[in-house]
Amino acid sequence: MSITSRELDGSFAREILAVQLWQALESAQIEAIRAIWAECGVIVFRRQALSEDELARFSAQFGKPERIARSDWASPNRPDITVISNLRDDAGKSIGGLGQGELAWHTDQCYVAEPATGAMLYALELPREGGVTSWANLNRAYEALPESLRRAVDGRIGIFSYAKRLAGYNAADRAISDDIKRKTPDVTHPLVHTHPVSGRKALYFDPSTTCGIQDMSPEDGTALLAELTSFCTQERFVYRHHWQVGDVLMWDNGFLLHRRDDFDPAQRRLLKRTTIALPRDRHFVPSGALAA
Ligand SMILES: O=C(O)CCC(=O)C(=O)O
Repeated sequence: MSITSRELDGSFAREILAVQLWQALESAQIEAIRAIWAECGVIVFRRQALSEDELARFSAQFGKPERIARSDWASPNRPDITVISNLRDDAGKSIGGLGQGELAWHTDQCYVAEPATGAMLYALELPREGGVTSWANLNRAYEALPESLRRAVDGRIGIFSYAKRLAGYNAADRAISDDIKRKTPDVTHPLVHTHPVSGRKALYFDPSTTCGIQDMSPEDGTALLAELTSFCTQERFVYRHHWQVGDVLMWDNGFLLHRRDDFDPAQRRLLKRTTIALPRDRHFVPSGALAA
């Protein structure tokens, strides 16, 4: 059966119709989804009902599964599944991370030198309102940059700091073990990278994590990052996802930022996330290094 998809809200995101992710898909269907993903960056599947094993199996068809540094947010059953939730276990301990409040614009894994850039979120429990998640397309934004901003970023290297990311988290998510600290030293990535197939360019930076730009004063670096953030997050580059229970949304962190709106902390919210190393020969994959 061929894959059919449709545009979402006139944005770059697409919904894929009439597939059941708990069933084995044909290799031609996976190939078709890969091609759509590499191009559009955000794919939504509605009305799914998946076990953790089924979610992990579906994800692994697109790249190598990754265990992220935040092992404290992992599912007790599968270390490659991250739990995004405000729920607590019987002992009152949080069952995951990033459970509450607004999350500022960021891109996952950019605080490591070789980020696994593919991600999927599967929605299991949702608040009645709020908690909308938005994605901003840094390929479209780069192509629309005014000449002066394009000249300011081309050839530049950003410095990425997990410590900066943590400062924006609530107290529970901010507390990390020595082991996680050791795994998250500052790293660098070029602020602009090129798609291996189309040759198109995208920005790669993270307003919550990029703490400076090499060979620029802190003031100039901060001002340039602020200008980029406000340019790239204009409505014309953004898709806003209103979650429904059963949604699986996959996105490419190589050229997208995302953020989440606030929601009522008294209401339950539970999503499960996988992280996948996307292949460099068909996706924007940043090439980083440890910071000096
Ligand atoms: O909870 C959400 O909707 C988004 C979570 C998120 O930002 C992440 O998993 O990186």
